[in-house]
Amino acid sequence: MEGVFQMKKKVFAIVLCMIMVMITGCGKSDMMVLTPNGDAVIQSDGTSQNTASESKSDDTKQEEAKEEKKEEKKEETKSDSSSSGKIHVGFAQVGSESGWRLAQTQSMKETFTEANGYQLDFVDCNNDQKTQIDALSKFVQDKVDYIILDPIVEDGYDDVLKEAKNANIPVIVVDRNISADASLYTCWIGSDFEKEGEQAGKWLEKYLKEQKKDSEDINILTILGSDGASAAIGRTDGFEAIAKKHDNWKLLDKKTGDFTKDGGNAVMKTFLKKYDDIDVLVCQNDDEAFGAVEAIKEAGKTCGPDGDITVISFDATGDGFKAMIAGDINVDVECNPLEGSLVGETIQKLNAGEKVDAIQYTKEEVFPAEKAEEILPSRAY
Ligand code: GYE
Repeated sequence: MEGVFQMKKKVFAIVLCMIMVMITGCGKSDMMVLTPNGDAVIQSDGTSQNTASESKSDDTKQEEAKEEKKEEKKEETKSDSSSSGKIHVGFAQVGSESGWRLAQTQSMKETFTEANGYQLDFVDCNNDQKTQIDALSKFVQDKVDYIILDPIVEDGYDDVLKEAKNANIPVIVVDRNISADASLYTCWIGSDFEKEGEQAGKWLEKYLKEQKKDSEDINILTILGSDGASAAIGRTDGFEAIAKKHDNWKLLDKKTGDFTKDGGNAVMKTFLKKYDDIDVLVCQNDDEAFGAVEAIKEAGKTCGPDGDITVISFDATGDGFKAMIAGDINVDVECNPLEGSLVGETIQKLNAGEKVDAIQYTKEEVFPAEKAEEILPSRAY
């Protein structure tokens, strides 16, 4: 009985083996063999493997083939953009929180056009650092030629900058600063935020003197920009450095309005509830100032050159000028968003193998309300 059973088992195994050879499509060099215990195996290149591991290795092979195809595709895409002569640029933008930001985005998009020889991958990171870091990693994977980073905050980019450096992709930091070591990026192009803050303070010194209020107690409130953003940090440091020189300047409070109109409005509402006597309000961008002015008016108070609260703003956008002309804002410290052409020139130089300056500042001025009407027609943003 044992013998007949073993015989049947062997015949069954051989038939099964033949079917499997047909299904798996083994090459001619593959051999079907029976193991002493009657299991069917396919032996190729003199190596015995059981059927399970053979099909597993087929899966692995398929996966590997897929990966190879993906790699080929990536190479094709890269050579597509280089063979067509286009410079592939990835730009990780902060978000779209303000009028200034929209002007800067437009300036970049106008520079990095197909007609100018670029392929631009633009990512609006919606003020979220994780989204921004993921966008940067993706640029590295996509093997772009250059990365432009407008950092949402100062810290936390070291690892992704190392990824770009290892992939030999130059990184140009624009607008806001980062704390990472300078060896991790090629150059930085933007504004001197501390100087902007100082200029705001110096304007106030002069204004209070003209108003003969330079020996009165002056109550000052600040609506800060986004937490951790170098534009907010620099403007605060610069203004406070001047404030420290004046014992009569009382810095009552500061709170973030996140560089938005709604943020400015909400913070001002809380300030108005808390403080009765406000002399000066510093808003770290125009959008915050627009929201704050609305809150001041709603509360039945006045602001601007003929009002109770002196309003200092930053950016000097077209709408900022209009608010000065309307009598709502006293002074606007310029922050130039038209960085596209400077960034474009820098990339062209790098592409030609030329050296570029590690730090490049944009030119900026201070615009008091009394000059707004005359200057507005000549403004580009
Ligand atoms: O002042 C503000 C924007 O980083 C300089 O960000 C920029 C600031 C600008 O949202 O309006």
